[in-house]
Amino acid sequence: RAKQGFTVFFTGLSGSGKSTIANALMVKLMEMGGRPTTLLDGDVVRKHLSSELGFSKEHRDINIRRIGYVASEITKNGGIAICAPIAPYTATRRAVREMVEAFGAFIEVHVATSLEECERRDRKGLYKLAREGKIKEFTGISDPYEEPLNAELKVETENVDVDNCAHQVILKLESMGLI
Ligand code: GGZ
Repeated sequence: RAKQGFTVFFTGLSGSGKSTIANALMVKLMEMGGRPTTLLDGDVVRKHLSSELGFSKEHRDINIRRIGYVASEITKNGGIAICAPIAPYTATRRAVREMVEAFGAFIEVHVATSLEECERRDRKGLYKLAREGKIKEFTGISDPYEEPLNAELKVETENVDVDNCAHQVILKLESMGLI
């Protein structure tokens, strides 16, 4: 019998490692047999699906609901969706969960890199700009991030490498009978 579709939904601060782990997960899933897998990365979605949106709560919610809708369609059709937006609001993450769970499994993965570590890394220089007030409504600095309390998995990136984080997701999917 064909396996059911599912969505892996990463959430975490800018620079927490969501995209990197999502990409590593994508590679592992491809290696395991190549079920159709779609990566909905934050910046790619914002370029192609949400280009008119900014970072107010309203716009972030619209962005996340769009991602959720696409993920739910993929899940409905038996595919795998991997999403990697910040998704700072608990209620919006729950709404997306409900959309997806109508058709398949939803695995929320909290990439729990601390604000201190994200800001220390500052890979894109955005935290510095946010501190200087040159970027408004920046998550963690001048905008909220509501920590997930009921994620299926929480991964630690400060002492654990990317490959290990992606492997933890694989193990979770296996334990749930999804792969
Ligand atoms: C947060 C911002 C902001 C503000 C631009 N706040 O590290 P990045 O650069 O590549 O990822 C961040 C991305 C966040 O977009 P999302 O679609 O994931 O956000 S949400 O889920 O809240 O809709 C960051 C960049 O956009 N960026 N301005 N003010 N991140």
